[in-house]
Amino acid sequence: MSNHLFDAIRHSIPAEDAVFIETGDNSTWTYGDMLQWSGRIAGAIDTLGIRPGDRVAVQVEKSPEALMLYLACIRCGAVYLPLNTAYTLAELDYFISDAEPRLVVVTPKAAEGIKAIASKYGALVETLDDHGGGSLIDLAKGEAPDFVDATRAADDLAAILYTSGTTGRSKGAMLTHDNLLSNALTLRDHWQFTAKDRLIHALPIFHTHGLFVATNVILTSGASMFLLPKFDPAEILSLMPRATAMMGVPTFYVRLLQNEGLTRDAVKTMRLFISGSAPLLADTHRAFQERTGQAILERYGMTETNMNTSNPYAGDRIAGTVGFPLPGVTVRVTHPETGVTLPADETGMIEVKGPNVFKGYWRMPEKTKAEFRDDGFFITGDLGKIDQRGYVYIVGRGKDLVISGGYNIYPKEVESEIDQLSGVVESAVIGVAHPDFGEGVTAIVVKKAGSDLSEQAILDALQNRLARYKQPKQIIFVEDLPRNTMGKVQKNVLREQYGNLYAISPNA
Ligand code: MCA
Ligand code: AMP
Repeated sequence: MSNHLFDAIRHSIPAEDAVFIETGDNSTWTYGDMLQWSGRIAGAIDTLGIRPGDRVAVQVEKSPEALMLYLACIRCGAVYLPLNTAYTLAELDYFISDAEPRLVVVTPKAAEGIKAIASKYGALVETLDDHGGGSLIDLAKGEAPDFVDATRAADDLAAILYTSGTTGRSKGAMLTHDNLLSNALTLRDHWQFTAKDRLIHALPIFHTHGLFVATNVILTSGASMFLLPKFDPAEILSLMPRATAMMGVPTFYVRLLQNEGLTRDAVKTMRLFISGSAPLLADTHRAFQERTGQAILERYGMTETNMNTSNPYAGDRIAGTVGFPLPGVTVRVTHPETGVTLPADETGMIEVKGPNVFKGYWRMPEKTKAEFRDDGFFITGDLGKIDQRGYVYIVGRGKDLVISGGYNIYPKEVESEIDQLSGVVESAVIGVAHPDFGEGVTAIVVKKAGSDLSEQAILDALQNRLARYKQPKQIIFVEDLPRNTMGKVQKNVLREQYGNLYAISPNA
């Protein structure tokens, strides 16, 4: 009887009274508290009739209790399905219809809206608020703390994370217990995390970065973390003297650099700054090193694969590269059409294989098949090269994707919403260099003759349809979209034409 992921977490606990979480308002959770509360919540989920393999969808604010709910699902064998708090009801309807969760946990204020959706698909609804209260916690209080973990093997599902689809709707990436555990142990060792570390955790916990990379590395090292509800540079700088490491998206580093409090002295207890989820500009890397004396360590991953590559802990952390394949992970660069492996320094499709790579897309066997080669390599959709020394560079995307502040937006989804509006002939959504978010979602729209549709009217129409971060930062009206001889919209022409829209400053 064993629970593949949670057994490893148990074995990493340094002592029951060791600190696991400190919150911004100074409350502390020990590892003993973690065991007790994840156990009670697992008991509550079990009492509700949720069985191993059932999905539990969760859209709640970040809190220690929200992390306990994740661990409770792992312990009782449920498949954890976290959802971005920015998703609208229209977006949630799709996720719930596709994943068919037995239980949906939401904030009390969202409960009414969700109940209408959940009842269509026969799901139960419980609540969790951002102060550790709610109906799920009330149920958990009545449960014993010493829950007996469900048996889960390495290949059993631990989580489904939805990742935006290049065509049509999002796909659910199925992640197994061993996908998560193997990657956490590899990263722990590679980045030399120990029980002495204290991580600044200001990322959201509904994506791979904040949920798995940050949390599972801390749990498997027996370390502790400052769990902060959101990224606030002033708060982070005030906590830094008591911390040893931080993980963030490039926007974190851009914003920290705008703060005069970021100095060599401010970071003197910090041994590691990690960046990922989006390209870190070489300028940001350089400016950070000049200001603090520390080289940001950039790594590369995906929802489907967890982490694939990392710059070295000891050794050159080169700006503009994502480092070497992690131990146990194989990375190759292939010709996008033929699939033939390319020599060093040639640009092609990045493909990866290893225990980190997901099991497939939820209920989409054809899409799964299409994204794997016959020899088991996963086709990432990222274009890159590997140099003579083995450093991996991401040089572009073979997929039509915008990454804004570390969140992925598939243009197709935004275009479909805009194209449905009366007065619109067609639209093209592109990512344009943005000083804060890296890329800004930008819509180029062709109106019907005589239509008086305004930018504001389009934004208003998108308000309840798309999460805020997917909504265009600017909408530009044009007569026609540029097309090639095949009739395909030339987004590269648009990207070039509007490249200076958000006027990047030299140090951004
Ligand atoms: C907030 N807004 C955004 C974004 N975030 N718009 C575009 N892109 C965004 N990322 C909107 C807000 O709704 C608001 O709209 C306005 O922009 C300004 O909000 P602000 O207060 O500046 O935002 P914030 O709350 O400070 O958030 C910015 C952020 C946040 C800290 C960069 O987006 C964030 O934490 N991003 C991390 C995402 C992440 O964890 N990604 C990992 C995915 P208005 O004012 O108009 O209402 S996992 C992954 O990618 C792979 C696996 C990997 O390799 O890690
Ligand atoms: P997601 O679908 O949210 O998992 O995002 C994964 C995508 O983010 C990858 O396929 C890359 O395009 C991008 N990404 C992640 N880390 C990096 C990085 N360090 N540099 C450039 N792109 C990155």
